[in-house]
Amino acid sequence: MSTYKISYFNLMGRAELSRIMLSAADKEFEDDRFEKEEWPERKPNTPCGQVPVLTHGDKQIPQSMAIARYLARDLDLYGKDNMENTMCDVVLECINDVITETVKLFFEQDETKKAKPDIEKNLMEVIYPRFLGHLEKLLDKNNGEWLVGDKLSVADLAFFDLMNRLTAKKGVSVFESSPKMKKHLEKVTNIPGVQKWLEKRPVTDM
Ligand SMILES: N[C@@H](CCC(=O)N[C@@H](CS)C(=O)NCC(=O)O)C(=O)O
Repeated sequence: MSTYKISYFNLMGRAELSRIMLSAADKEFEDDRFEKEEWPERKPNTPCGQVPVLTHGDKQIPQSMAIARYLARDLDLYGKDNMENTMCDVVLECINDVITETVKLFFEQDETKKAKPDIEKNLMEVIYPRFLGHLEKLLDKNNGEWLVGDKLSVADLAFFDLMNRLTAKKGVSVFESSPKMKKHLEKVTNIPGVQKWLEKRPVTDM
């Protein structure tokens, strides 16, 4: 039986979605974490000189989103046809857009810009409500059950990963515009494999 190994820094970062997917699918995996001092030695042994890397059997897969899509196909966490798979991809890209906007707040190097309330205001009043409103429409089309199709998919888990981290940093007020999506986060949080992961994952800041 081939095993899964996720190699990444000792952070949630770009590896967390894959870890959550494996846990939600109740798959054992090696959570191969390392500190940044070890990186120069490891870097030449990675396919793109970056992490995360998924090792499955004797194959190494780089690029977090390629890993997520590979796992989605492998673990039955994609849709049932091309259109549903594409809708999962749409949700992943929407999440990517939100992350791009959010990191401006958390990782802005220029302290004067970081303190600027307009980044925060834009996130809370424009970016998050627009994103949640878009996802709410998808949920409504599926009778409020799942973001895509009639079962749990990578779309729900990526939504969970983003919002679980956002609420940890900024509180549930990020859901002010969308109680429905707040409820959806609770539903995904309560999936046994997700719960198990939340209980056992190392506590890290990012
Ligand atoms: N597009 C890549 C970006 C990967 C990436 O930027 N990885 C960073 C850590 S988050 C890294 O490996 N940095 C060390 C380096 O580039 O030497 C992905 O999504 O996996």
